[in-house]
Amino acid sequence: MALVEINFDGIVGPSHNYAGLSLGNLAATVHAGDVSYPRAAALQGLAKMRANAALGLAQGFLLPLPRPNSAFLAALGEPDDRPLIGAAWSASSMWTANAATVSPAPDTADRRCHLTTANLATMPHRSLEWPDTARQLRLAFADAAHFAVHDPVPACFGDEGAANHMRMAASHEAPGLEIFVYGRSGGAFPARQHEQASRAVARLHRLDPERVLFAAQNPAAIAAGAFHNDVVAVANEHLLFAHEEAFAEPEALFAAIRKRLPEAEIVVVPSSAISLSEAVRSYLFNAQLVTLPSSAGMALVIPLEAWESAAVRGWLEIMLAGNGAIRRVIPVDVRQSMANGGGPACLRLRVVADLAMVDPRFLLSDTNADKIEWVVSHHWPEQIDPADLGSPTLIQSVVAARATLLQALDLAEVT
Ligand code: SUG
Repeated sequence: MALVEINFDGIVGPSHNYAGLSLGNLAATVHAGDVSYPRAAALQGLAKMRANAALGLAQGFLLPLPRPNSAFLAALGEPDDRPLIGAAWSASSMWTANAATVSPAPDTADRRCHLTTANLATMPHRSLEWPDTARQLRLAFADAAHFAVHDPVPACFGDEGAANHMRMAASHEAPGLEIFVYGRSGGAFPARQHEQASRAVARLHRLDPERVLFAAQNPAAIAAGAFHNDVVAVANEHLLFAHEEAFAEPEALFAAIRKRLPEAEIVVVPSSAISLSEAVRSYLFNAQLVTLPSSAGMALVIPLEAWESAAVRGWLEIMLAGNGAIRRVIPVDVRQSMANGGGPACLRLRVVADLAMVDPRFLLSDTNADKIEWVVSHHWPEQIDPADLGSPTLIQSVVAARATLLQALDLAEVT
């Protein structure tokens, strides 16, 4: 079995809009009510996928979920309340880092790759995602000899998936150290990842307790807008890249990591170089930290917003000159997603697995990418004013757009 890291990006759905639904997500709050550009958003996401594939990285995708969610609106008695309508229309499944938590086969007792679908229970619009997400995961990872896809943990314990989970290992195919990061409630903004959910996922995945760590987020980070840990930290193989203020007890966490993974390298960006608020505003840490093929080191795929920040760019240039583990910084334009608080890392779910065991219809080939591009260019709405959510013409157009995509990718069975 050749295990590689595959990034499954969420294709941005045709109903992408700015409804201001996520308290504590500062970008989404600031952009509430703006006109959105679903076609541009999906093309930006596709360009990121193509660019990563061109680096030699394995790339997959997950499909947009059916929207508007008319069953949700019917269950609420057809409300005319804007946030509830916005929830039914949200394209939030594009942020597949929140689709599931993934433990690759080398980490689990039964040597299968385990995926627990996230319940996303804290935000109403996101809590609607999991049944359709679980169905897709069960299709993409149908081979039961190699994968186990779990339903979410009970919704009394909020779980936001891989966005609060980091895996470190000597290499992707080696046994890993899995780090679950949770938030403690009590601050101005909700702590979306509950400790009990993290502990349940670790048990469901049958991880070796010696190779699991649980760490609390710094309440100050949540208060500053880090509603998920992946807004202030990212790990890849032996490297952890984090903001000084990401964790409640950073020194204890770093010592525990070094004890279990002696080859670990921890790069901490001090607040004196990049303040917590600038880290959140620029989304520097919501980067894809990837291992380039042919021993070319690691690359950090950052949002353009981070590259445009003087403080961030200054720090990155010094870091690059130091010839450390990160050899390249690659800025990408995902501005439509960023305006809703979703950077390059939010848009992807990492799965370490054998490519041959994944349903190939979910893998990005040139042919698939061309099909996605054609359907998006011809069928995705150019723009959506949140005031138009609910209009019969818009319903017809987003439903037809998604159906055309599923048909083109031979995935009509996803429904
Ligand atoms: O859950 N935004 C998403 C952004 C998710 C980012 N994911 C990671 N950090 N992994 C959220 O807050 C905004 C939708 C709106 O307001 O219309 C939204 O759901």
